[in-house]
This record gives sequence, C-alpha cells and structure tokens, in this order.
Amino acid sequence: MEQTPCDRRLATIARHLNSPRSEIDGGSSISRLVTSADGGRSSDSVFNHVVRAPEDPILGVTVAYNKDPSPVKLNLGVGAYRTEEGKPLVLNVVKKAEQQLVNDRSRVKEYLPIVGLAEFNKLSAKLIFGADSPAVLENRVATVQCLSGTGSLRIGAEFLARHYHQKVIYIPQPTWGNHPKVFSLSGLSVKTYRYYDPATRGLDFRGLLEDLGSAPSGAIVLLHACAHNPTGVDPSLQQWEQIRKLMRSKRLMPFFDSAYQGFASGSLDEDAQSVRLFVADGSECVVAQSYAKNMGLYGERVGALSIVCKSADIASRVESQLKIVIRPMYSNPPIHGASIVACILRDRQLYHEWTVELKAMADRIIRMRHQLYSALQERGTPGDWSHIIKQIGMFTFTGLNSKQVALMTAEFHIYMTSDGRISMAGLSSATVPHLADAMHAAITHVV
Ligand code: KET
Repeated sequence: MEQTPCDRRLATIARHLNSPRSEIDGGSSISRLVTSADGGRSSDSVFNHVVRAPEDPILGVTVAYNKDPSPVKLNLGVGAYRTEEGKPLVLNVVKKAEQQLVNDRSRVKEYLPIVGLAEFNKLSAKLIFGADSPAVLENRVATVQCLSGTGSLRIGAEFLARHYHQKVIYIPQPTWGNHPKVFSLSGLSVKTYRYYDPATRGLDFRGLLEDLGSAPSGAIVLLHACAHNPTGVDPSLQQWEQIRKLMRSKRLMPFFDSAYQGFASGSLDEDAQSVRLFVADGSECVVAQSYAKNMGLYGERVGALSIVCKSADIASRVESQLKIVIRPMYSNPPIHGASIVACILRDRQLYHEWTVELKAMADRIIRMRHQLYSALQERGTPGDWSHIIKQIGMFTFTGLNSKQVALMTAEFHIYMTSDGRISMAGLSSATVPHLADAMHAAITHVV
C-alpha cells in the first residue's frame, strides 16, 4: 500500500522510539519531527532535543493500569503482594516495629554511617547465611546497607567493576529485566547463559552447564537465590550442588540476587540453601538482599549487599572500598526501613510473627496457583497448564505471547508484562475467574 507522508512520519517516530539509543539521546532528527504546541517556547530550550524515553517494561505496566478507568481492571504486572481483597499489605509485625520506633524517645534522625545501620547489617548477614555460619562468626563478611535489592546489586556490580579482575557477568536467559541495565551501567560486560527451556517450561540444565562450562575463568555469574524471576523455575538442591562444583572448578564468582527469601517455600532457611551451599565451601561469594517482598517494605528501599571473603582483614578492606563506591552516589542510606528490619530480626517474638505472616503470603500465592489452574481446566483451555502449579515464587511464566497479552489488556483490562509473566501475588479468589476467561480468550483467539 502507498505510504502517505504522515505514515512515513509516524514510522520514523516509531523507529526512533523503539531504538535503544532513543532511551538516552534521541539524536537531532526526532526533535525536528516534533512540532511545538507552546508558541515556539520549546524550540529555544536547551533540552528540546530530549526524546521521551519508553516506560519501564515492568513499572510502566502500573502506569498504564493507573490510567485505565475500568472497574474490572487488574494489575498483574509488578511483583507486589496484594491481599485477598486486592489491597497492598503492611505486615502486622512491621506496624508493631514502627510503633516501637515511635515510642522510643531516644531516637534521632542523624545521618547513618556510609555503610548503614551496623546492627541491621549483622542481622541481614545472619538471615541469609544462617546464624551459625562460620563466615559470619569469623567476621569474613563485609555487609553494607543499600537501597533495596536494586541498590545492592548496583553497589556490588560497581565494586566488582573496580576491584575484580574479570569484568564479564553471565546472567540467566531470561532474567529480571533490570539486571542487564544495572550491570552494564556499572561497567561490566553482560553475557547470558541458557536457563529456561520453553519446550518443557522447566530448567535447561544441560544448556546452563554447557554455557557456564565455556565461560572464561573467573567470570561473574548472576544466580537467583530462589524463586527465579520471571520463570518461577529453580534448580533442585542436587542441581545447585552441580552448579557449585562447576563454578568453583572454573573459579567463577557467584553473585546471588536474593529478592524473594521466604517467598518460594514459605521458609527463610530453605530459600537460603543455594547461597549457603556456596558459602559453606569457604570461597568468595557476593549476595544482594532485598526486604521489599518478604517484609513488604517495597517503598522503604531496604536491602543489603554482602561480600563473603576469605579473611576478616580482607573483608574490612573490601568494606572500606564499598564506602568509596557509596559516598559519591547517595552518601549514606535511609534510617527508617533498616530500623524496622533490625527491630524485627533482633526480637525473637517479632521474628517468629514475621515468619508466620511470610508463610501466609507464600501460601496464598500457592492457593492462587491452584485456583487458576483449576479455572483453566474447567474452561477446557487448550494446552498443558501444569506449570502454573509447578512454578515457584511470585510469578507464573505463562507462555502467553505478546499478542495474547495485548488482547488480555485491551479486552479484559488485565495488565501484565509483555513476556507473559503474571504476578500471582496480585491475584485473589475473586479475580481468578476473570483472569481465566481472559487467558482462555487469548489462547483460543490469538496464535
Ligand atoms: N531482583 C529481582 C530478581 C527482582 O525481581 C526485583 C524486583 C529486584 C531484584 C529489586 O527489587 P527492589 O525493590 O529493588 O528490592 N522485581 C519486581 C519489581 C521491579 O521490577 O522493580 C518485579 O519484577 O516486578
């Protein structure tokens, strides 16, 4: 069909907006295409060349959801826990800890040290490595409080880019969409290793071993500690042991992302087993922890980066360099969220209450998996949907393609990432039928 000048113009804009370069600098041609609606004021702006960047593939889903006036709309994009009533949840134990903090008249709002709250750091290391971990007891772990999981990954990556001899990091294919950006902006070069097999909807263990086996000696390897995002597929403990053996034999550096401790199995200890396996052999290891999901402290931005070293002296030198990374970025971390976490982790009773609430969240997600699976069975939706109940953690990697997702959003007001990932934590018994209807329609109408 003949293209009109208008079609050509739109195509050019679309090309610009879709090119990765346009996220940062759109080049000059795009600005010439934009006509100003403000009487020419923007044309003499020094920022006139700035091109609108695309929304984030995950957080942008919430932006689109917020704009939709439909009463049946459902946000299954971001991994954020919702109650059966579809409401965000502030854990009771968090409310209690906050009350304690308010009641404590001795508390002040001074700056924290660059590395954050010392007690929080110690307790965070114990939480992930185990209270009796030799690495913790021997002070071989450098832990710094960071801005949630993302900030911990970033500080860890910046440190490795400056002080580790290998600048290449292998990330699983697929992985959380922010990983490649965090690592490449830190100065590491990003490569992928095979992880997920779409045919079996399970782990591509052979591919994983082959790719890590042919990685250069010393390469960094990003591992999801549990509840792999987006696939919901984790190695078994035996497979973890094989991965560990291979990685140690090639001196590959494990960099664990632990954003879901407690969310996979409902048990904090069980979900830390992969990390503990690596730490137990006495070699180095890097771990980024987040309290966003397991304590529901999303907006408080609380997390920790730990670097397990071979001696206390090395750990203290590593910590001194982490301070050099942190100081010019944000100087020192915020006090409130870390104080909540420290209150809960230090107090036996509160800690116990936390584990009960955490288990309840994990169990509700598992219930949603069973309800969705049954609802698709009832509808006779074509295909094998058993992966919905087999996958682990917050997400189901449905296998729906981007066109099917687009239909679910357009016709059913269901919002999710275009890779077909749904956040099971955003689902409730009341909304399962609506989702099942949408999935059934998408599967039967769009190939
Ligand atoms: N690692 C993984 C694997 C992860 O899924 C997230 C968040 C993070 C780190 C960072 O979380 P933080 O809030 O910085 O502690 N994932 C969800 C939210 C997001 O994309 O920011 C998500 O995938 O929906």
